Amino acid sequence: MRIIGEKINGTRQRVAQAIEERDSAFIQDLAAKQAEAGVAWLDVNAGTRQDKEPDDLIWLVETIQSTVDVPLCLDSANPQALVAAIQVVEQTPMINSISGEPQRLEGILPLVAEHGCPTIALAMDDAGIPETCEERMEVVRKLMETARAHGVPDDDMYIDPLAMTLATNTDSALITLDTMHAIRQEYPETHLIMGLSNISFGLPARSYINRAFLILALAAGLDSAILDPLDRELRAALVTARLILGQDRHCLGYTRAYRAGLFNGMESNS
Ligand code: THG
Repeated sequence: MRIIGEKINGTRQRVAQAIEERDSAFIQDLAAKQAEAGVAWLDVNAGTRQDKEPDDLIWLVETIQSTVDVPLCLDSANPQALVAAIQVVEQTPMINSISGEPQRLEGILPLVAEHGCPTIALAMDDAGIPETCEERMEVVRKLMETARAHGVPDDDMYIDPLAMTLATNTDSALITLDTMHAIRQEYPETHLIMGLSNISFGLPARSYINRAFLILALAAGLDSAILDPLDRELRAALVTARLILGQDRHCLGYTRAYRAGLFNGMESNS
């Protein structure tokens, strides 16, 4: 299971402020804490200041790289910002993301192929996020066909079936899980990823929703996720679900996490 730390995201108000004020210490602290939690990549999203995005993203990349040596996941819909950031990364980054939108697909894929970047492909296109599993699969098929034509190995593709909030559609998680099953069938060599916290936008007690959904998604074949690595109960749920799903040989991950104190204070003995 590969975890991508979600916390350096300019759509979060406190992070937006740090970017605006060029507050390196705040960003570096978020980077260090997530690195310590053992993430495989740090998501880096400069947020919504369109014209400033390339500069903001470069500043974030340089600021983070000066404290931690975890590879970065460059999170932008803007090919120009991604191209700019790729020039300054010290380690091969994950690209977050391409989609069926032609300008994102054709603008980024050649770069991905050239640099051998692991790449997230969203199951959406110009028409937006499809409502049904079958329509999302049509987008995925087109994406995979194009990626293969550019010589990108299936193993570098991280397909994101997209998790939208349950607050606006209570079938949202079911559609995502169905799409995951379909991707697993048709493209067994690709990875399955999602932005976990999306599922609970606008609802109270979000971390419970995130936890339940993570467990169901793991059972559907999720092998990587953008999530809050500082949520200890979420990590405990993850370690436990992997044990139950036969993904933890000799229970090593579980027992190590237990010994490291991950479950401290969580057991009820009454
Ligand atoms: N797929 C892909 N990339 C993505 C997403 C996705 N990148 C962005 C997003 N979705 C995943 N990242 C986040 C980051 C933060 C939150 C949700 C998704 C979030 N934060 C809370 C907030 O801002 O209120 C709480 C954060 C806090 O303050 O700790 O919800 O789907 N490929």
